[in-house]
Amino acid sequence: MNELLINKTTAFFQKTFGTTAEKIVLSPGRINIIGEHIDYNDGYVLPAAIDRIICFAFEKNNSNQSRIIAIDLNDEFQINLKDPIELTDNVWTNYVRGVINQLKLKGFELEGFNCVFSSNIPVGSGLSSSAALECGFLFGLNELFNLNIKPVDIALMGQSAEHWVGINCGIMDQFSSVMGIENKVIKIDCRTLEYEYHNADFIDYSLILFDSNVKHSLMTSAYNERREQCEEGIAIIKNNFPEITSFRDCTEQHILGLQNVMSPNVYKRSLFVVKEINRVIEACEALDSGNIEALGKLMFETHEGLSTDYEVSCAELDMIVNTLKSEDAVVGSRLMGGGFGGCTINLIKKGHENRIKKQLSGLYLETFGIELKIYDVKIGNGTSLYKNN
Ligand code: GAF
Repeated sequence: MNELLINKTTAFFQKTFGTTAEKIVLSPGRINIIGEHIDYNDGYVLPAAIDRIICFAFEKNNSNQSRIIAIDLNDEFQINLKDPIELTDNVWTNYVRGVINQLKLKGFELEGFNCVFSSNIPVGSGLSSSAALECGFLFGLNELFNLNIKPVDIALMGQSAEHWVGINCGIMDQFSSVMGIENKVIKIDCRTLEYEYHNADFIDYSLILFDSNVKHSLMTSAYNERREQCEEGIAIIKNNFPEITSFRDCTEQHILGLQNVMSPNVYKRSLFVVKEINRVIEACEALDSGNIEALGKLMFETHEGLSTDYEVSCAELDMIVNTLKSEDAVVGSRLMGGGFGGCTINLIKKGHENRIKKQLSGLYLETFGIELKIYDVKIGNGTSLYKNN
């Protein structure tokens, strides 16, 4: 699938500019095994890059003017790098502008370039196509102009670009897109940005994403609101327990004791965060000891918490997870990413995938009148130059 995408991108480049691209970059989307809404709460997360990517082709063009083409959208824009960078109504261009803005803020002087890109990461499904766009684009400019930006800084600058566009996200998506390694999940300490890889080849299980094919409009504002509620929560905790500096140092008992001084929402969000941080630690132990059943159980618990305490689920996602809960062959299932639509991540015993896909699709269509989309994913490598470069 990715070879086709690479051929399409490079052929388009050749046809448009009459030259062969100088740099070809592949930048993946991500999954997250567990640790949702935890990155901006200074806890641990367990994501991985996947084998769905954006392919970029770049060349310098010896001018001040740069041209960036989104092949799949049949859309493009030109930008004079000397001009101030501003947000526009054309959303995809803002991620690219955000990256250029970051480079300018950091004092990098770019010359003009041409860039085309094409993707097989579904957009709006919670697979972080925006992080892949930011990080892949920045990675490409880093290579093209020898900027010497380190991988973790590419992730951080990608995150700042996303903030500039309007989502006050954590570091998980950009970090996993840049730092992913095939068949490994990354345990990221989002407070220190220390990280370690854990083997995750899931020999007897398939990683399948069920895409609810809905995107509730609340997403951006609700996401930012959750973050503010958690900030309020940790401020109250610090006031009452000065020795505590972040949620990871709290026990459930700490939060339970603060029920009277927290608003009901802040209380529920805080409780979820403390429990979810502990689940990530347990999930790593389960993974390392090959206890996939235990890992799956934690995933179900995460969904429950996201639905009732964090309130970022929706009827469609709840229906998928609740349906799969009664299936022996599904060891774990939960909504993945920011919520309010997008995908569930599911661990399904090999040999049962087709039956479950068929049954769930039928039931989903019958219940909501919406077609379920399904993606089989493998854990892949982070952003890199294509090997032929
Ligand atoms: C989105 C954000 F971009 C991430 O930083 C993370 O908070 C995630 O939602 C929820 O875990 O993907």
